[in-house]
Amino acid sequence: MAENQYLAPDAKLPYCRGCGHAAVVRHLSRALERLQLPPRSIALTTDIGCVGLADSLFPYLHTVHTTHGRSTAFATGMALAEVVLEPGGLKPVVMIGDGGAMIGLLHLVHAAQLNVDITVLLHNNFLFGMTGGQHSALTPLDFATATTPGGNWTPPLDLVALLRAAHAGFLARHLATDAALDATIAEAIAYPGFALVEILELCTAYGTRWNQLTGSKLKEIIARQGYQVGRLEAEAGRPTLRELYRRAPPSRPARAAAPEAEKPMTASPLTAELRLVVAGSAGERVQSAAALFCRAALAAGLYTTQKNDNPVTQGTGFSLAEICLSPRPIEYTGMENPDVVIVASGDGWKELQANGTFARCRPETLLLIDAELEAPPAQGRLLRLELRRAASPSRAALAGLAAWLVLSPFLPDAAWQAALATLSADRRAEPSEALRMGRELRADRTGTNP
Ligand SMILES: Cc1ncc(C[n+]2csc(CCOP(=O)(O)OP(=O)(O)O)c2C)c(N)n1
Ligand code: SF4
Repeated sequence: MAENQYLAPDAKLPYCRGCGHAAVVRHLSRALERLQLPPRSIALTTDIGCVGLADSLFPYLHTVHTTHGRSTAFATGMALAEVVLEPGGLKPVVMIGDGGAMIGLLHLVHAAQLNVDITVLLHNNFLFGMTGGQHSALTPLDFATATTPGGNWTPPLDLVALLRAAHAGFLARHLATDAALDATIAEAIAYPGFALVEILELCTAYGTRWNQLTGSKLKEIIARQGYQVGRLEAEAGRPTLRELYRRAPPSRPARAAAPEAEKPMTASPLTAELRLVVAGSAGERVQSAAALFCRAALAAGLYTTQKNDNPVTQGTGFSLAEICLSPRPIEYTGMENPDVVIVASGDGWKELQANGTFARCRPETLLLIDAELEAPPAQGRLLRLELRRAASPSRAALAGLAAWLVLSPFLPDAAWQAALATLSADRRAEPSEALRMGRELRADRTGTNP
């Protein structure tokens, strides 16, 4: 098979016989052939359900199988990354069912409002296929499903009309069996901005059986809803998010200043990858301390990643951040064996014990902990500092990072200055103070440890 093909010619379609989804994957493949786009310029973003079985059928496209209802949100994220980072030419194509569209309705509305460059193929078979034929918000009136066995009482949501109200620029509707569908899908993919093609089809396992659907019944149902088919009225010509972003109005000063500040301007002496965990209490600026640290690392020309964790309740319990720091691109962001663990509070201590971080420390790990906490059950070199008492609870995490950097000076002062410059002027004093205190804390203890 040549790499310029889309649907694998020997693909074994996994759907029930007669399922409309099979027709759609063939139309999509023909649409891509029409456009002759490089397969790797498409990110097929599939939702949960039978609709999401398409990934393996397109082996040369990028595929992302997402959670139920969220495929549009993932695609929007990719499109935003394309706009901001400009890596070049990745088009997300969403395959979503009517169930997923209902669950993730606002993602669709928001994507249309933003006018992000994505194409959504809405597979509307009027019910939840994979879970046994339950009705969705798009089920037509009188249509029998597992949860509306006597026929649906509530009128269906017209998603095309809803997205028109959300200012979508390209809208179309077809039956899965329409010969014109592949041309419409091609037009939608070529359209620069948000495009939705609603495809009306039948689930032969449930929809057809329970509604005695034969012959032209699908067309009758569609006519009863008053649905038009073909290319439909839409608000074409709106600027895309990309265009708006490029115009960069001067009313975005905080972000406008950042890229300059983030340009590597001072080299870091770091030569190998480092993994740090910073743990403390929710509301005590643990994650924002880590974010500032990562910005400083970027300013010093390093690669960095940050993964946060906290309980669902934002204001109580633990808060932690896992940071990777490297002179080279970071391809794996796991935290098997941390090099440095900074513990700023008892909440953080308990979480690191519970999530196994302490158990994964090695003899070389540096454990920099608040002086009031008991020694953790972890291998490693222990350094106790008066993080909370001397620097204050809300400065403890950043002070801990600054204290560690006195020991291991990987970030030059100019990098911190660049990171602080990305904050608005009224938010700089507090972290500046935390950094100063952290440096002094370490200076107070020089020679005692490790
Ligand atoms: C958040 C969430 N809720 C429910 C489910 C269970 N679930 C799996 S598939 C499915 C139905 C999918 O229906 P639809 O999106 O219309 O796709 P189809 O199967 O018809 O192609 C449901 C409810 C889930 N996986 N995730
Ligand atoms: S259950 Fe319905 S939607 Fe799923 S593959 Fe079978 S016919 Fe298609």
